Amino acid sequence: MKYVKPEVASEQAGLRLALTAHMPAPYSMSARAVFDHHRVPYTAVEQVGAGENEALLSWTGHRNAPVAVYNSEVARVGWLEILNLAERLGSGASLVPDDIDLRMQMMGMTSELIGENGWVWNMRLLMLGGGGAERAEKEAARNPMYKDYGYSEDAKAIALDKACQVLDRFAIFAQASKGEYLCGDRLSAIDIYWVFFSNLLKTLSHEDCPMPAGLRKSYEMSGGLLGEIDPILIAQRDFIIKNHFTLPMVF
Ligand SMILES: N[C@@H](CCC(=O)N[C@@H](CS)C(=O)NCC(=O)O)C(=O)O
Repeated sequence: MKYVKPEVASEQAGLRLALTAHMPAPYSMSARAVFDHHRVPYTAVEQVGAGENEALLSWTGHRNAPVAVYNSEVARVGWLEILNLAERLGSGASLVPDDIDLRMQMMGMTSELIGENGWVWNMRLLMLGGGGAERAEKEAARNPMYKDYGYSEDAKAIALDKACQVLDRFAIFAQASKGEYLCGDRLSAIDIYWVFFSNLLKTLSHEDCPMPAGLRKSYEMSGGLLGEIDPILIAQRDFIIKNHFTLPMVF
């Protein structure tokens, strides 16, 4: 994919989407996928994972990714505000269920899975602390992610329990959908998110999703911490990929 620098993108109009470049970063991939689904064109803007990203920060007020900026509107960074922007600007079938119960289920479950302090937030604390306390302390001095995502030894100590609690509920949810669409009988946003975030649970092969060796190791380590997982979680991901995605993933 072609990325432009934030300094250049800030001078442009239309939709600019800052993405953690050249890797299958799940928040960034998810944001791309919802805009792609709705056929909204965008300029991909480079965010450097774990970097200071000064130009992005001074333009948007955010160091990390994704950041979606449409014309002179406010920068959007949360999964729900990005989804709402894609729904508003784009065309095609909505990724939000019409049925109120399904909609509430999708919003609640997505928030638990990928929202602040949810499943992936806790998995990330485990990955950041994977090398032990001493290493984490050293890394934190040069990697802003430790501070930005609330890393501490205390937070890490309870992260696995918190993550498992969400994943257990999510497996029940996936069971109810029989491993197909999670909310009703058509694709919704949570199906898309799970394709990318499930890489932390069971990483796609190098052929389907090439990624830097260090990132693969970190994902595989995180998946290993969760022990036996319900196979429905991966069957569901595979069903969505087969019906809605083209592999290999590109970034
Ligand atoms: N803003 C998002 C969270 C985005 C996020 O966690 N981004 C991470 C994805 S791992 C990121 O940019 N990491 C690289 C970095 O912080 O430099 C939200 O509120 O839901």
